[in-house]
Amino acid sequence: MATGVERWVEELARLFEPKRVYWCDGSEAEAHRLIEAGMLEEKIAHHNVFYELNQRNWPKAYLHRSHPTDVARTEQLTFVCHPEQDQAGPNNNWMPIPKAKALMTKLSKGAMRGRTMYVLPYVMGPLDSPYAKACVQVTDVSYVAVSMRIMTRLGSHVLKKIGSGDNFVKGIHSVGDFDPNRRYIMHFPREGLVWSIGSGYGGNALLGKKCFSLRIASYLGLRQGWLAEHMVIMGIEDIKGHTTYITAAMPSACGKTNLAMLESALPEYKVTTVGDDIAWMGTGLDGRLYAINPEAGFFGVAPGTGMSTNPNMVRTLKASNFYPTLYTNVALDLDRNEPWWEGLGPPPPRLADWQGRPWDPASKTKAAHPNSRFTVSLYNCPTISPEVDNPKGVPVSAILIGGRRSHLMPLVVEAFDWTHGVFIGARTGSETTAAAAGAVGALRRDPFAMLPFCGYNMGDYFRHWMNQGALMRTPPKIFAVNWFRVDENGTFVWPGFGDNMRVLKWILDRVHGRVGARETPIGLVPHVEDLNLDGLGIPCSKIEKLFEVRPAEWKGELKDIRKFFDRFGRQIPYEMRNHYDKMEKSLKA
Ligand code: GTP
Ligand code: SPV
Ligand code: MN
Repeated sequence: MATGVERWVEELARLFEPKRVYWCDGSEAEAHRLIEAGMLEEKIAHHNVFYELNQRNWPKAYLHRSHPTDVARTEQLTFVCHPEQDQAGPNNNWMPIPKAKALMTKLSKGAMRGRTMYVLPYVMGPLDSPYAKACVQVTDVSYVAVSMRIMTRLGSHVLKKIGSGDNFVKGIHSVGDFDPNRRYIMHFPREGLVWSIGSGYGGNALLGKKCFSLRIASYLGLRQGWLAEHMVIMGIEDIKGHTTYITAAMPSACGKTNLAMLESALPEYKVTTVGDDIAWMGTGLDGRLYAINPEAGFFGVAPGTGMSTNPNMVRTLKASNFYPTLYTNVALDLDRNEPWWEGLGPPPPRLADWQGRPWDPASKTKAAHPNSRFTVSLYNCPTISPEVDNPKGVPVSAILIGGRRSHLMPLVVEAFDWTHGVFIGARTGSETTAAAAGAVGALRRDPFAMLPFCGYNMGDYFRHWMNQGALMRTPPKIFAVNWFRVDENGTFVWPGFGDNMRVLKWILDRVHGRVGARETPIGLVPHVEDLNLDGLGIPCSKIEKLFEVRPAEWKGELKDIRKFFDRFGRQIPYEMRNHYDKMEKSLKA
């Protein structure tokens, strides 16, 4: 008797017509074989799927070049299909389920002819966690198969866990012909299915990541009473060995990975890393919020990663615990056969750009694609938390919500209470980045950094957050942070990176009731004398500017927030309306 997984794969093989079906066992030997094959035969846009880099200086490192039109998430082609459009909300593209299924079936017919269909059984979450979910994805690219082995807990053991039934999350993926006009990332949250055609890029193709662990899981969380969030999970250990755990939501390419493994500028604190992108959180029996990281790897932004910004990521990349580490769309140092990107160090004399063309330093274009990325195991990370595989997760004392705002938003603001924190999360705006296709630097509302990832109506999401707080005996404190304010010359005022520990220290002091705060119309800000600014060399007057709230500047912001909330009509919780009215009144007073 065939199992549920076998029957499903057979059905897909009839539809896609691959040359062969290959069941991945998740072993290292298998990863070697896939990479060797990808170095020889398989090609994407004239380049081999994998290219071996200098193994002495960059152990286990391989370069991958994507199709040039396929370098970021494509939000306009991403759909969340519920029976009714209102259930997907104004935050999602929607299509009726039968229409979406018919479209995807048509695009899938024969799409794997001449190719291999890889079957990937994997688990999101620590294996014994009550949150862990068994999944199976099929794909027709070895790059996706190898990436999924790094990013998830993948292997034949998962098939045993699933057994003969069909209780597993389904992912169907084919790159098709890369035609952006035939590219769709379709979600069916009610049946736990993601169907993605036409893109090999991370968030569009590694279906355990944003597609399942956020869009589908957020819907599961709504139904079952927990939260799936776009958040870092980290521990901050003090000099006495006591660790406080926090989570932090920031939009794509706004600093999560850097924060997750920050090298502290304050010697009395040390950071440990649980996760850098996704947190699943629920209330424990003790009334506290607990968080697990469903992933097993980092899919991180390369540009800006260097020894002076994120030394622990450079160490992670150079560690050789886990085979392999992948580099996608970075530049290539032609003399040393090493990966290179802006921010790693001075450019070597002879470089090929991310598409393999000779790069001219005078050309002003970037050698690495601004959204070039590395894929590396969490278990390579020198700051990895001893709690990373704890099935229960870690207890969360504070939740940070960040955005990229060149003006207006203070370095840090504490919410008055949980409902005010949800209001702060919901009204958060951020300037867009290269992580998604489209304009860069435009301000958009991105509540809890979840705008592109919430798998249902965001009005219901805000209500869900309100309710979750009421379930907790000791809800975490909520803070807004902004590392990205600039001065008159457009340079960042705050040094960021390791110095962000100075802000985290204040947050810990607040969590543990050690310092006071100053009340403003938008929340509580630090008394500057409570911040440890030793050795920073920034004049106090400049620091004070980072905490200024100038009511006159808030007019446009207030209007924009109101307009955004109004899109959700009556689905906006009354608590949020009340907080808005109170803030508006006190800014006008
Ligand atoms: P995703 O993987 O897309 O979700 O991104 P992320 O939120 O993990 O962002 P990441 O940490 O990779 O940072 C993105 C970019 O922001 C990089 O170029 C970093 O160098 C830069 N960055 C991160 N932290 C800071 C900071 O504290 N200050 C400044 N100025 N830049 C930062
Ligand atoms: C992001 O864009 O937030 C990422 C990369 O973390 S992706 O997996 O493509 O979503
Ligand atoms: Mn992300």
